[in-house]
Amino acid sequence: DKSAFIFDLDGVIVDTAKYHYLAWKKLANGLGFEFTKEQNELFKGVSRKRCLEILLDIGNVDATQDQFDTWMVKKNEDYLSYIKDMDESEILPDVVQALDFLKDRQVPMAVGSASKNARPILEKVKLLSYFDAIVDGTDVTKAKPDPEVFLIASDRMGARPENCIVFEDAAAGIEAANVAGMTSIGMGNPENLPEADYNFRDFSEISEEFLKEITV
Ligand code: B16
Ligand code: MG
Repeated sequence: DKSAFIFDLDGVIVDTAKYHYLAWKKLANGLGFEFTKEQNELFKGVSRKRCLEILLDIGNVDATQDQFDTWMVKKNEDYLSYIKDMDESEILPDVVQALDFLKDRQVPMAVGSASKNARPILEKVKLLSYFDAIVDGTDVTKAKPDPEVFLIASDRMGARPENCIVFEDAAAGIEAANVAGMTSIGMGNPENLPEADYNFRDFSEISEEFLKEITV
């Protein structure tokens, strides 16, 4: 039985969190309230629908179903306009080195993301060809912290969950990996991800020795 790696997208491979933030902030400001970077932490790894529910709670806004649907579309249109010109320069530090190292060793790799925009983003940053499977917000019925997204990914790679290693920047994603019985690696501020099996700030802190050691 062989190891397989699963990568979250936003916050692990690319720094799209700042664009999600700008789009939510624009919506909040248009509705007459502020939305801070600290509040945006709660939105990481969380589905678009759930994010809007939390945002409207923050602003104390009651929405009809029609308004809710309109604002979901509006947020995504704004987000897409922000990522329109995204390119390889927005890949996070040393991600490509880690992907190359694993690819050379023929380790199966997948993306496991809550985003419905995962494929176009991977295309823009030219990383699509690294992955044996891409599981995203269009494939799942249950959002992180439910393990569904990672279990579909392990299944598509033909790997057993206990042999999968998940890189995640969101608490909900670490919980999903742990519930799936996978090894969880928290990326970013360790204080935000106390439940992770391992913590690193970014891939520049992860050595080839470490990748070798956790690979069976
Ligand atoms: P979309 P990940 C998540 O992606 C983001 O962290 C989260 O902030 C976003 O709301 C969610 O995707 C849905 O994204 O609106 O593009 O479908 O971190 O799981 O890769
Ligand atoms: Mg993420």
